[in-house]
Amino acid sequence: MVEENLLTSAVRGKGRVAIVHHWDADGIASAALVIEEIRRANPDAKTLNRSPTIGRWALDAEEIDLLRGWGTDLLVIVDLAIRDDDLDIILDGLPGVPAVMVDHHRAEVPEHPRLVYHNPVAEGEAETDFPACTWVLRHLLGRGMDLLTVLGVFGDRGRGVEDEPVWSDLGPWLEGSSLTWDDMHLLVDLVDSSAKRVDREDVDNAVGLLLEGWKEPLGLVGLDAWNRANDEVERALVEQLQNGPETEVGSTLVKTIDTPYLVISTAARRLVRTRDNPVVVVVNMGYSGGEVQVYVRRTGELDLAPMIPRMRDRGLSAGGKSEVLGVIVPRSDLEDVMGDILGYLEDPGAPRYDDQ
Ligand SMILES: [Mn+2]
Repeated sequence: MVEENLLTSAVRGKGRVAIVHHWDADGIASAALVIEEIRRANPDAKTLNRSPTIGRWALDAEEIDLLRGWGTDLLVIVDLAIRDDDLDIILDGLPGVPAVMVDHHRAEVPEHPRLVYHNPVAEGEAETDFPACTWVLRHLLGRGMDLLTVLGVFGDRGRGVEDEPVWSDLGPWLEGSSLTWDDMHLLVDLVDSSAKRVDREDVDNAVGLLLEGWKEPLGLVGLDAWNRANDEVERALVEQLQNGPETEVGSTLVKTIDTPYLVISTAARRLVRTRDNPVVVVVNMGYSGGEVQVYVRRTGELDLAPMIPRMRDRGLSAGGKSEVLGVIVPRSDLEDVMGDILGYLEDPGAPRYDDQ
């Protein structure tokens, strides 16, 4: 007998499954994969997919109320490394509802009596073997390579993906697909364009568009609404990269932008690719009224992951991986937090200020 995957088991007998997912291409494709699996395993189940407020790795009271009010009897969380206390708040707000979490971010394995957690990276596997949540789901669900299972990898790994171990699988797949290398990256940008315009509703709708269209990828690449949105984002990004002030601290490039669009990670990725600096820090002053977004991306070996708990110890919302770090910082703390980050980049082994 073929062993049943944990998602199929969890969805049995459930009528209303809510899927909470990251707002980027990996999270949107992961939600689509979960919904396809639910439709296969339990065709009677209704599904609802929601991204958190874009930029927040948590749900607020209103978002939790919505899931409870909808009658959620199973919660699936994908591609979101939610902090333990924020996860407790969500589960407390959905009394008796079981949850399944599938992820690939480096994290401590969360413990909760109603939670089934699947994250090979948290369980000790190499990040390079599980470079995206869609890739974790591919293994979990026993799917082959298809547009949905590879999309997250192209999204999370960007154009550097061809230098990574996973390329030995993806390269031949792309070769045999109807898409070119540029089409594939354009599709990632298109799927990401909703979150970059901070349009949560469009993020949620993107899951449906992918589900409907993924078997005809060229149709997706040509979708008018996505292309218009992406052009708008691209114009804003180029303008910020050209005009935003920048400084160098040691070998680190610090770039300041000021935009309501969520383009900080793309800005960092583009700067790291086009400049010689091994580390790029982008600061977006236009993130929200009282808060600034800080994003770090590095090439090379420096491990940024220790910065995540370090930022969270300050009470900040922070997430990332070994090569990226994202933090939301109150304006009044910016100088202090930047000092801490730049200090770590200069000497990762130095004792922290509060350790002294
Ligand atoms: Mn991801």
